Parts: sequence; C-alpha cells; structure tokens
Amino acid sequence: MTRRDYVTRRDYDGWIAECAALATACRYPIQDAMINDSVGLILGTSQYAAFESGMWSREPYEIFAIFEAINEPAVQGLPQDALPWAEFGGLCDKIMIVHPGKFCSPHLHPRKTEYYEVVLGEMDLFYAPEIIDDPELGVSKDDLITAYPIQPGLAWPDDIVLPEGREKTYQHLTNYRRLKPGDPKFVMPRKHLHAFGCPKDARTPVVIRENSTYSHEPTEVGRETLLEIWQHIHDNTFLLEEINQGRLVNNIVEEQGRLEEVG
Ligand code: RUU
Ligand code: CO
Repeated sequence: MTRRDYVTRRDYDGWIAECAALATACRYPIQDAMINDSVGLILGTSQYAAFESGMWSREPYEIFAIFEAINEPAVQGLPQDALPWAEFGGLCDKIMIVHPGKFCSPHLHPRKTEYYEVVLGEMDLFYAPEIIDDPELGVSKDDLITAYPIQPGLAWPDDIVLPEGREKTYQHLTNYRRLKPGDPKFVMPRKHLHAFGCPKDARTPVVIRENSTYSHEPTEVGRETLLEIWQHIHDNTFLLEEINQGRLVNNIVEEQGRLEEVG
C-alpha cells in the first residue's frame, strides 16, 4: 500500500486548533500570528501516515506542534566583535505539544542550549548524557570550554513503542527520564542528542514549555523574522538526513485532496 504524503487542510487545521486550545488553556500567550503552516512538524514524508488513523490513534509517528512566542537574536547593544558568538546566544520561548504515542525525532543542536518545563501531561525524554564525537554530525569534543556529563537518567522502560523503521536512530539516546509538571527544569546543553515523546496511554497530549538560546530554524514562515546574516544557519541536526532536508514546508492540500480521500 502506498502511504499518503500529505495532510488535508481540514486535518492540519483541526490538529493545530486543538494544540492552540490546549496551550491557551495552559495560559500560554498564543497570538494569531503564532498560528501558521509551520506550527506542525511532520518529520519526514513517511510520517504523514499519522493522519490516516488520526492524531489520537496512539500509533508511533514523529510529529508534533510548536508555538513560538519569542525568538530573539538579542544582538541589540552587543559590541561588533561579539557577533560571531552571538549565534550561540539569544532568547527563545516556545510551547511544544505532542500527542499520545508521538515523538520528536532524535537530533542535536550545534549552537542551541534548551530547557524544558512540563506544563500538562508527562514527557518521555531520551538523551545521550555526554557529547558524542561524530564527524558526520559535525560534533567534536575538542576545544570546548567544558564538556561534562549532564544529569544521568534511568534505563528505558520496556513499553516504549518507537516509530517504525526509525528505531536505530534512538540507539545513542541511552538515558531516559519521565518529566512531570512541578519537576525541576531540565537543561539539554548544545551538541547533546535528544528526543522526546508523549506516553502512548496518556489521557492528554504533553504540553512542554521550552526556553532556549535562539532557535535557528528557517522554516518558510520563520525565515522573514531571521537576522539576515543568520539566514543560512540550520541548527537542528536530525539523525535522519531525510528530515534535515524536508523540514521547511508542510504538504498541506486544500479541497482537492479531501475530495480524493472521500472518493
Ligand atoms: C526540541 O528539542 C527542539 O529543539 C525544538 O525546539 C525544535 O527546534 C526541534 O526540536
Ligand atoms: Co532540540
């Protein structure tokens, strides 16, 4: 069977409206301008299959939503000499919503350090507690100011069902934590592999507030807001090469796709 490689406008808007409602109920300051066609991250063509059974099927796919309230280069007032290092700084505040059974795919950020607070539900966090030297990912421990292991986690529980065909990309993420509302903020320093998901039997999607340094991710919509000199920077390095290339535009089909589906 060929799996579909699109989402209908109705399904996309319904998913994002539900996420926006949840974020609003959690008192996150959602503004109209924060709702757009880049909010949904469908991580690779094969992941559109998630819409065949819907976001509540609890099936494992790499798909989630992000509403970004602030992404600020924070270069205002910096001396000229600081500019090359400013891309490692900046401010970002976003809320991420993952439905039960779904995931954010394993990745690292060469520049961005991020930290999480679970606002609603529970977050399954998977990570490598140390920087792993990997020339293919462009990561090396040489010449860093510090590179110490971050807080260790536990072994994985045995009921995690990973997205089909993507199991291998999780193998370096040996440490696991289940984060809940009220837990201390969890810092994920730059260059560390991480992924996360919402437990498949959860009653609500997990709502995660992420703060970080600047998010260099030039999506179609985000591009206009980027500092011009940073427009070439992609700071999300996913382990699956396919995702690095395909992340910029979602394939959302209007009426025609819907008719084909019905017919
Ligand atoms: C979460 O780990 C995250 O870094 C988001 O901020 C997006 O950039 C993709 O993954
Ligand atoms: Co990340």
